[in-house]
Amino acid sequence: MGAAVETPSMPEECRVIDPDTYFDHNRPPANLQWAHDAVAAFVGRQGSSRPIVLVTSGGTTVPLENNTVRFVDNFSAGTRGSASAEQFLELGYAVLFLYREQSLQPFSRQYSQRSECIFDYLRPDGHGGVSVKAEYTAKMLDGLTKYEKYKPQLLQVAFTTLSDYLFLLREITLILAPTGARTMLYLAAAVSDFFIPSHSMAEHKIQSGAGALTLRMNQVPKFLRPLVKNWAPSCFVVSFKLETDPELLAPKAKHALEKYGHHVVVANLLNTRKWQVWLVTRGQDPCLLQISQEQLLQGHDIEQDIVAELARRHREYTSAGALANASA
Ligand code: PAZ
Repeated sequence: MGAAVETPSMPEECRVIDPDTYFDHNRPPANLQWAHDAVAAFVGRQGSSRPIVLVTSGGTTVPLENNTVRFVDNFSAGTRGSASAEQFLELGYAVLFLYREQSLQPFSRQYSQRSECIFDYLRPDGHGGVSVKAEYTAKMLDGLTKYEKYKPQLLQVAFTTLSDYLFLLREITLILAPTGARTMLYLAAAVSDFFIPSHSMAEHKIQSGAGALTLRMNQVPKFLRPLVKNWAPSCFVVSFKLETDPELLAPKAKHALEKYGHHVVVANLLNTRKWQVWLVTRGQDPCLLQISQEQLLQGHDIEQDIVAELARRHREYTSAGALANASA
């Protein structure tokens, strides 16, 4: 898959475009207006002191045709995002959950694994109805009780494509911007780095008669820059960096911090991400968070540790902002 880089001699469709140009040339999702109204109302209901977090979760698709039959996808199931959303809710945050349609969701994620179907958890109750099998009842009741308890503090907004995600991310962060330091942006979604602009895409299903298919994809503009600088400059911003080569992880995480000027990069490797991550901040050694295989088997999610530590740092950030305002 060839990435295009900007050089004056390149054809127009191969240049790296800036983020604003991206929005001018791609179609907004059908749920954009709904999301705008729902997020504005949700934020308005939170009062002035409850911390808010935007959690992004799951992978973006990249369509190959405008009337999409085929698309490029990635591995992300939304485990990290959905588990993190649960932890933020338990810590008293209002959670905006921007997630890939049909990926894992808070509290129901244990029942959405691909190897099982809903009927595996149920049995006929002998009176013409159904009930939960005894071995699942306690856990399901716990999840259901938490879901009911936290529902008023949770708003879920779905995306599918890269373009849906970017439009919704911009819309939501612009609404959150006035809440300032009280809001954390926790960007755990796996967002494609390459895409085919709408105007360069085949309109209809690509035909196989012409033989092998060669794809040329453009580089997605770096949206973290306008997000940090312009869309929500006072919010506490946490981005995620995934690599498969351990040698690249630390330098790329540090590079992202320098380049975008945000607060934390959570760095992880594909094969160890469920038990090991590093929190990378400017001017400090990376902070390793790790859980044992035993903890993992006992159902301890590393997201408990990630969210607890980030919430602590977010409180410090919010208090520092409040102190600065008081002495100004
Ligand atoms: O969704 P999941 O739990 O399977 O994976 C989480 C993750 C690896 C997508 C996330 O931790 C992450 O690193 N997101 C950013 C990926 C990137 O570098 O774009």
